Amino acid sequence: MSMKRLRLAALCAMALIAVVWAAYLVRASVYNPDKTTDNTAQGNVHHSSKAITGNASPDFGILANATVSFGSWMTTPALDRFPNVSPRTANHHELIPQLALIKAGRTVNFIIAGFHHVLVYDDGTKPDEINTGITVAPTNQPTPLLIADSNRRIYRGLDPSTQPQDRVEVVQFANPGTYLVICGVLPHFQEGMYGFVKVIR
Ligand SMILES: [Cu+2]
Repeated sequence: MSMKRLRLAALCAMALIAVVWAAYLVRASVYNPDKTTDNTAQGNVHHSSKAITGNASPDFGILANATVSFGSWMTTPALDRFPNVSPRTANHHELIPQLALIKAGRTVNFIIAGFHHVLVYDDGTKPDEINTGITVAPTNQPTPLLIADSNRRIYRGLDPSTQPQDRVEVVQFANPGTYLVICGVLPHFQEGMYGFVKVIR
């Protein structure tokens, strides 16, 4: 083999080694991200660094959140809220859907329409376990009373008497379970305004 050919062969071998080494480095950086940014196990992720750094299991948005209509405005008969009216009798007192499904660590967006009060109770709580004898008056009006049973309660939303009729409260669920969500407005809960959030691993 001539010197020219030997030199060419050596150059080709070096180029091949460089390509293989570069591919290895790219793989390593994609599949072995910095573990220190992953706090998922502790349920205290405060930002989305996990997905951005390419960590093991980006959720692609599947079951990352659910939207629950918390009350709604009826259209039969036709309703005219212009310029700013919220007639109590035109409000439908129901959680839709009544059962929301998300993954642990993700969120439910409660879209509140009307005079409603979001209360969330811990895994396994049944509607008949809520003590409707424990109440508090709204801040800015005497009635309707708001349920104030704090036993197993994990979230109490804003006092509706201090808020606009249409608003959003976003609630995060760190752990798997089946959580009871009720409207804390006493007469609403008594007529069956509640639902559940099922959180899977
Ligand atoms: Cu309500």
